[in-house]
Amino acid sequence: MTSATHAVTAVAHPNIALAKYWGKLDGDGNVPAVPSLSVTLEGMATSTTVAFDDSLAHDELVLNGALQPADGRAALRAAALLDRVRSSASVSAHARIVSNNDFPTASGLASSASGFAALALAAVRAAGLDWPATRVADLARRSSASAARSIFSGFVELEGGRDASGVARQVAPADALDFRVLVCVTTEAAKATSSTEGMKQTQASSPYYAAWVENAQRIHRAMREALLAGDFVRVGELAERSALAMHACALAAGVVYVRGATLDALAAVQSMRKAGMAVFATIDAGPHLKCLVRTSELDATRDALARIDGVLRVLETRPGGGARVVESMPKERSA
Ligand code: 2P0
Repeated sequence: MTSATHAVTAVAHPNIALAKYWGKLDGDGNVPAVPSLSVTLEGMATSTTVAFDDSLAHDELVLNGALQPADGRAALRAAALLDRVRSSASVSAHARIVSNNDFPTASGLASSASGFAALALAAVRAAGLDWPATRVADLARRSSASAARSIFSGFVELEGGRDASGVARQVAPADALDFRVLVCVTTEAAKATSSTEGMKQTQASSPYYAAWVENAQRIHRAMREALLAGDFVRVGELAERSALAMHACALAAGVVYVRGATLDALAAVQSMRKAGMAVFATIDAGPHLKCLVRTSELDATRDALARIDGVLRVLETRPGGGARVVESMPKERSA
């Protein structure tokens, strides 16, 4: 076996699901229980460098400029992805991973999506594998299901549900719908319940789980149609409905991601809509509200959201690009 010969840096963006998934199928493929449809967002990014190195005794993960390599769950998840890459490539060496987010980590801003998308792409290329995007997305999904969607640009679907194999694909390019996503950051802290745990708890004990699964499939189909018809208002309405259904189902199992500021921001979005504006809310597994807004109503909406107590800052993002390699540095070859 040889060690790989490149340090490869890949960049990926988070995505938000417009039609959300919540819950997984049984089995070890990490396939969602329902299909989802997301938009990949430029304006936030993860940059990850992977270098296989024969001199390492184990994989090393350095997150967000930390002085010490990470241990615990994040390091184990990264090493599991590298193991899959090593078993597909003729690489036995361990790897050093350096990964940086330019936004809060593990707090419901899809850092695991952009993180595992960037890691999957960098690791595959560093191991010398020339896999197509669909195969890189399959690798990313096994670590974090939503990461499969961040491999692609624009509007992206991830298969889920009975008989699905969890394939991700682009449904429409980034310019298919002209809108922005304003992210109301309400904390810089990591969330208390990971998505994986929150989903397990919801599947195990929410009285509404079966209804959620059935409803999510219908929302996904309608979302796809609205998107392909270029109907922003319908996409927005469905996105808000999807998010509220997901949280209602999780709340009933005691899984709470929203905080006071999240609900205050939701109320502000709903009252702007009553006043005639086409603005819509979505909330992921964290306390940050995301607002879908037409470019023409961006400034007024941003001002209104920024005034809410508990909203620390408002980030502006837009539909954007998929994961890509930004740097590939040859290293000396070891036999
Ligand atoms: C989604 N979320 O469709 C849903 C809605 C958050 C809320 O997928 O357990 O990172 O790491 O595979 O995919 C977040 O969970 O979970 C997520 P794991 P994932 O975007």
